[in-house]
Amino acid sequence: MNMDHTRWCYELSLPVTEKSNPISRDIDRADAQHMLQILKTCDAEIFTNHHQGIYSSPIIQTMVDVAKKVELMLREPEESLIVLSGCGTSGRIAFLLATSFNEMLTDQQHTQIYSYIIAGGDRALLTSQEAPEDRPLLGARMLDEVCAGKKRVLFMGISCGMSAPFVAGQLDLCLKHLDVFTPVLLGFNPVHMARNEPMQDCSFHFKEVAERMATEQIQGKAFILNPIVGPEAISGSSRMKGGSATKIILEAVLLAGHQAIFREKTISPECLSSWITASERIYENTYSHVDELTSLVQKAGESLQRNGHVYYLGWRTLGIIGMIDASECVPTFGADFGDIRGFINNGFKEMRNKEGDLSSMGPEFVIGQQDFVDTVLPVLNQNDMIVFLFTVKDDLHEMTALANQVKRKTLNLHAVAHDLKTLNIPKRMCDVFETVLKMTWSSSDEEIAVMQKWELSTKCCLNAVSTGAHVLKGKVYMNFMIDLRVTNSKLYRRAVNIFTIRFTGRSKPECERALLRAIYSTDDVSEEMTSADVRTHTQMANRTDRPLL
Ligand code: S6P
Repeated sequence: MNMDHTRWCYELSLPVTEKSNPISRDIDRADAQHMLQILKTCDAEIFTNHHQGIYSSPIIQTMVDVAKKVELMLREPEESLIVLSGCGTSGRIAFLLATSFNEMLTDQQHTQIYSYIIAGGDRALLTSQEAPEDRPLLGARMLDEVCAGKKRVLFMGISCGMSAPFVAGQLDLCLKHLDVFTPVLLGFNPVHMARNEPMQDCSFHFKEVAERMATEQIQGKAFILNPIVGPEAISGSSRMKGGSATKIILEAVLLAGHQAIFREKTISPECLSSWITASERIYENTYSHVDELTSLVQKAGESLQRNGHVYYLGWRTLGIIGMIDASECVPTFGADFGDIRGFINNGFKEMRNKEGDLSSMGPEFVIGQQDFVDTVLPVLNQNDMIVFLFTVKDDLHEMTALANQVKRKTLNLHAVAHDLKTLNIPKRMCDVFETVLKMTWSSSDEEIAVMQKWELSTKCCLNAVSTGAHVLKGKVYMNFMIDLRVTNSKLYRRAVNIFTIRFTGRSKPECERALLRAIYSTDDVSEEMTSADVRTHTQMANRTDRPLL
C-alpha cells in the first residue's frame, strides 16, 4: 500500500471537525490576499445547502423544536433555567450568549433565566485551561450546582468536535434526570463520528452519550443540533467556523424564543432559516472588504514577524470578541499571551462574568483600556499594531481621544468600525486611522439583535487577522497547527495523528514514542512512560512551558 493511499484512508477515518480541509491545504504558502480567499471559501461552507447542512429540514426542524422549549422556559421564568456550557471557545461563546440574552431580558423587564458554564471557570474566559475539558464528573458537578432548586432546565452542551468529556458528563447527568432536564447537544459531526475513546473516571464515552441523546430525540426529550459545516481552515481549530456556527445557531434559537414571547411571533422554520440567511449576508458583507482585510492581515503578520504585538481595543461586546480571539492564539499557535492581546472599555465591569474582577490573578487578566493606557502605551512602538473595534453607538469622543494618544506612539493604528446607513461615523474620526474597515449595515436590516450581527462580523475579521498573522509568522505547516501544546487528551491524539500518517508515515506506536520523548524531554522512553495513560502524559505536558510539536 503506498503512502498516499494510507494517508487517504486515514483522512477518511477522521471526524469532519479534525479533517484537513482541501481548500486550505496550501494556506502556509499563501500571501495575505490569497489567504483571505481561502478563509472566505472555508467559511462559506457553513452555509452550503446540502442534506446535512445548516439549512437542511431536519436541522431547521430541530432548531424550531428547541426554540419552542426556550419559549416555554421564558413563560415560567421563576422555576426555569437555560444553561449554556462548553470548553474553550465553546464555553466562551456560551458565556457571551448567556450574558447578552440575560441583558435582553432585563431590557424587557423580564427575569433573567440564562446561565453559563465554562470548563476551568471564569479564568478560562481569558486564558487557555485545557485540562478540565477531560473531566466528565467535574462537568456534571458544576451543572448540578448551577441548577440547584430549578424545576426545569434546558441544557445546551456545546462541543464542536462532539468530543469534550466535560460536556459528555453533563449530558449524561441530564439523560439520567429527564424529568428536570431537556438536554441539547450542539456539535458539527454526525453522531457516528462522535469520540469513542474512554474517559477519565467513567464507564461511557461521548459517542455513547450522543447515541442515547439520539434515542431520546425520537420522544422529543433530547435534541441534537449537528449540521456539517466542513473542516476548519486550520485543521481542528474549532475557534473559527465551529465558534461562529455555534453563535449563529444558538442565537437563532434563542431569538426565536424571545420573539415568540415579546412580539408574539410564531416559531416557524422560516423564521429560523431567515436568521441563518441574515448571518450568511454578514459573512458576505464582511469578506467584501477584501482590500482592508488583506491589509490588516499583512500588518498583523509583519508585527508578529518583528516580535511586535497586536492589540485589540474594543468597546462593549466587541471588546469581548477581541479578548476571545486573542486568548485562543496561545493554545492554537503556541503564542505568548502578549503577542495578541485584547482590552475592553471599562474592563471587568463590561464583562459581567460570574466571578467578577479577576485582574489580581496575573497579567493575562488585566483587560481594561485604562490598564492598556497605564501599562502598554508607555512601551508601544512602531512594530506594534493596534486595532480599534467599535460601533457608531459607542462613545466616539472617548474612542477618538484614546486613538490620538496611541497615535503619538505609533501610526500602525487601524479600526474595524460598524455603522448604520442612517447614522454616520464622522469622517474626521475615521481619519485618525491608517486603515478603517468600515462595515455599513443597511437600515432595512432588522434592528433586532444588531449587536449580535456586529459581533459575528468582528469575529470573522479577527479570526482572519490572528490566523493570517500566525500563518505568515510560520506557525502553520500546510493547514496544521504545529506549535500546539498537548495539554488534554484531544490535543494529545491530534498531536499523535499529525506526527503519524500525515507527516512521517510511520506507525502510531512509533509516533507516540516520539511524542513521549518530547513530553518527558528524554531520548530514553521507559516502559513506565509507555504504559502510563494519556492523563499522565497530558499532566506532564501541562507542567512543560513549551509547545511540543
Ligand atoms: C479550538 C480551541 C479549543 C476548543 C475546546 C473545545 O480552536 O482552541 O479551546 O474550543 O477544546 O472544543 P469542542 O470541540 O469541545 O468545542
